[in-house]
Amino acid sequence: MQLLIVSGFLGSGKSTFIIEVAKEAAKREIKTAILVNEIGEIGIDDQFMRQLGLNVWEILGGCICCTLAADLNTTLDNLIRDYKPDIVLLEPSGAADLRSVNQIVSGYEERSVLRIRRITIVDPLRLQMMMEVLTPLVTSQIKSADLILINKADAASTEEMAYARQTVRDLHPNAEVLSLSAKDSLEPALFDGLVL
Ligand SMILES: Nc1nc2c(ncn2[C@@H]2O[C@H](COP(=O)(O)OP(=O)(O)OP(=O)(O)O)[C@@H](O)[C@H]2O)c(=O)[nH]1
Ligand SMILES: [Mg+2]
Repeated sequence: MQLLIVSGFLGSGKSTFIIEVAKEAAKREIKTAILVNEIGEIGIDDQFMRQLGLNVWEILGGCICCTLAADLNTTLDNLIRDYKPDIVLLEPSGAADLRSVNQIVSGYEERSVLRIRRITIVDPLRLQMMMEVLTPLVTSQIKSADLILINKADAASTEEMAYARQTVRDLHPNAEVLSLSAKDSLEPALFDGLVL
């Protein structure tokens, strides 16, 4: 069973990307569960995903990196035991501390229950501004990923894309970095690269 953790700041395109991954998985008849964490009491993204016929579990009303860490374990345990998906797509809230999320799930990897892919989505339209005001959060999200997706390639300028690529490379020289527009349907080759 594979866990894809799709992190990234608020509005970077996590849900958009997850929906496209889930659609491609459905085409290939791969059983997928989506797990969404939102700090608010109402899960807007999950409602939309459900309307698309996707299988969504939600953890609402707090962050899975701190107050709701136990809920993340319980939900994963239940999914693994009862639903048995091939892929779990996890969307932590945009403010989540990814290092804590990684710590929480690392036990599953150690016990060989889950193979984990850590993906961070970067929004090139806002990266420079966020590096100025939210450096620790953005830096930690980039450093904690093994695959970094620079999203919104359709809307970003050449300079914004270049800034994003350079910033990511400086912060995490070994990461795999790809550019894409998550709102377009997912390249099948990218899906192949996601699934270990
Ligand atoms: N131009 C463009 N817009 C995009 C792309 N991907 C996502 N968006 C837009 O960015 C906004 C945020 O996308 P979401 O997928 O909701 O982002 P998110 O990271 O899940 O947001 P939160 O859950 O609120 O943190 C939406 O208006 C999307 O339509 C893209 O590739 N290009
Ligand atoms: Mg979302």
